Amino acid sequence: MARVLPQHSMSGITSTRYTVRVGYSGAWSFNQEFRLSWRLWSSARGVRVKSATVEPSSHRMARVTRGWSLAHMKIGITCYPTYGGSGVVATELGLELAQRGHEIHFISYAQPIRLRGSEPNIHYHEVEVSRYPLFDYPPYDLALATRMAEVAQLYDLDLLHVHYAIPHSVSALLARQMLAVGPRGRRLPFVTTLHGTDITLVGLDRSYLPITRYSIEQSDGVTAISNYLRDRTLRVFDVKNRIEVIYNSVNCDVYHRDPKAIAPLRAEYAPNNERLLVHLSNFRPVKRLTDVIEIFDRVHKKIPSRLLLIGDGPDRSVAEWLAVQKGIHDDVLFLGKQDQIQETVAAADIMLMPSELESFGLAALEAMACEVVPIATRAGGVPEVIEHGKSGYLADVGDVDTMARYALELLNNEPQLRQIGKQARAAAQERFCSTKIVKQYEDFYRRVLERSA
Ligand code: GMT
Repeated sequence: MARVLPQHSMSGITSTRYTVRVGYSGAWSFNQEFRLSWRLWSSARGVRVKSATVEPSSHRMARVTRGWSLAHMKIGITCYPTYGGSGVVATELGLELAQRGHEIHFISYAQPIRLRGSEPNIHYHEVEVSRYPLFDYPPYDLALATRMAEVAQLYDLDLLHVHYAIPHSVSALLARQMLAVGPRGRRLPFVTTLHGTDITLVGLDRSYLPITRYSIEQSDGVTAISNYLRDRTLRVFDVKNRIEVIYNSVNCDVYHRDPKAIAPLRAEYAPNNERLLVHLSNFRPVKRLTDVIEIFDRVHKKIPSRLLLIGDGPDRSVAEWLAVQKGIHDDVLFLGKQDQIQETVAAADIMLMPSELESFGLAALEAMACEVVPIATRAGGVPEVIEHGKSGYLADVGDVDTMARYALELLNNEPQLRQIGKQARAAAQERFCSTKIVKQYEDFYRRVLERSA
């Protein structure tokens, strides 16, 4: 058996040394970052390895016969940093990983919205895109690739994890190729996480499809956020590599229903004790914002209530117009884009998510963690998140009458509303809690590193 014995604390950075004692001779392979010195011991029975000292150029891991034995990795994360579920997922993952001791480097054109900028183990590297007059379309993907390679070199990253295939996985592929022919000739593996519209909408555009498929196939590891998205990617893109499903997650300590925290918000948004419905999205057509207004209108006719709309986007004005037409505009509150949404969501009774398609539906999961009952469409991966009648309610796309009926039944039955809310939180904790999901990513990274060594 082989054993790795740290001579100093595992948390030491560059000075940590590991003594490897082996009782047999075996196949040894080491990441090229490590310097290995052998002490051979020979006897009449032949030459045996008595001990070996591994000096990592950084502190993270020594590979000894099998498995990565020490797990503090340096990970570069790229995502869309502004508004959208994929950026939120990437940022929350980075924060969780950092808390577990990994060194996280965000590489993007802006600081991800849910970062405050002072978190330990988190670094942010901005990608500058030059605006030379010749460039009608500034080449962000090239600037990103260059920055990825620079950061990987400078901070000795173990891997890159890109969220959303287009263009991030193409940039990561370029960065990997640049480093491979660089002075150290190192291989930098990259993991691509598919989120949904990178496959269902953008990737199906003929002009993007071949390069999206290529960059997925070239990835050292690919994950999808639901079985639905994995199956659809395999079917439509016909990619040959394995896609692992790792569900989105929610931090159940941050997302929860705290009566003290929500009291002032309820007083503000529901001064006459109205019921509160909430919707959270980027107001793109796929979210069917006008269905949100239609459902709310039906509820509002029967029960004093108000609708909180968090986010912004192209369909805002049509929704405003519809609310005015229906005479409910005063009770529809457009709150705009918000960085921290947990308290506002938790202040509501019901979340409406009548999307045309959701590969997962992170907003519904965040509501569930806050004991807010989601009423959503049976679209894409949503049934993997919401169990109809247990942790929320599902209806067909466009069936605003049924969704309004579910909302009215719940709002007229307080015990039922609270019971489903509690079940929704229990489901979020049991299946999607970030502490569980982050471990799945760690294991996945290790397997990718092992394969790429
Ligand atoms: O839904 C969007 O328009 C945004 C998009 C994104 O890139 O953030 O959302 C996708 O990723 C989220 C996080 O993984 C998922 O929760 C959403 O379901 C998914 N959206 C779609 O599939 C339409």
